[in-house]
Amino acid sequence: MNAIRQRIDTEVIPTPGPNPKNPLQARHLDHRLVHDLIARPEILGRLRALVGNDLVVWASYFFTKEPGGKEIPWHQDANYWPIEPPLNLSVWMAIDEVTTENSCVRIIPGSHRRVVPHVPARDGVAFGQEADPAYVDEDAAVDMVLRPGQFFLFNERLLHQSHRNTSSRRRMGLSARYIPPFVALLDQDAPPLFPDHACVVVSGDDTFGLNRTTNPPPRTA
Ligand SMILES: O=C(O)CCC(=O)C(=O)O
Repeated sequence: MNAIRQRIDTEVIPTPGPNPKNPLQARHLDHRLVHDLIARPEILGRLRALVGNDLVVWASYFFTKEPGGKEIPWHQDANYWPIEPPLNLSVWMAIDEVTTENSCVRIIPGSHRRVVPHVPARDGVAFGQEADPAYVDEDAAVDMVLRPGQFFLFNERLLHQSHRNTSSRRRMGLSARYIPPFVALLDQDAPPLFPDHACVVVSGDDTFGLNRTTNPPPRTA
């Protein structure tokens, strides 16, 4: 992971990606290194066990928090996403060493069992909407402390958040979003996606053809 992190820092993040407005987004589409990270057999095997052989990646993001980086409030991803039906599995993989001090992701086990209303977020946090605090049991939160390369899986409804980064160390994680091919993206050209966005099949086949797809980047990239 040290070698991979170095390449991410020198070859990936400093160069423009498929969304010219955000070099942290969707780099699995233009860098084989990132594609191969999100298509690791350790990840795909677990995802296949949960939802079957056919898996399409529709998004990825380097969640990078420099020292002082903002709190990400409690939320369920499905609240923000244009996918139908709302069924998604996410992977969050540590690129840096991720501890409570540099703002690891925190989750509430079991919170995926109900849809939680979202309300306008407090000032100073990273998102515009957050889960209604009346539905968040902070005492049940679990810190996802991870060594570089370790990852956890969660679905579109799991409540999760991360505190402000109060340490002097960066915290970088790579999240990737996987759907079975019967899940449709409602607008692939609009935020949170971008013009000419495409999905990549990482396991099995796209037997439905509902979304625009592309090939993985070549092995030299
Ligand atoms: O990286 C974080 O702190 C939050 C990540 C997140 O919200 C996600 O991966 O859905």
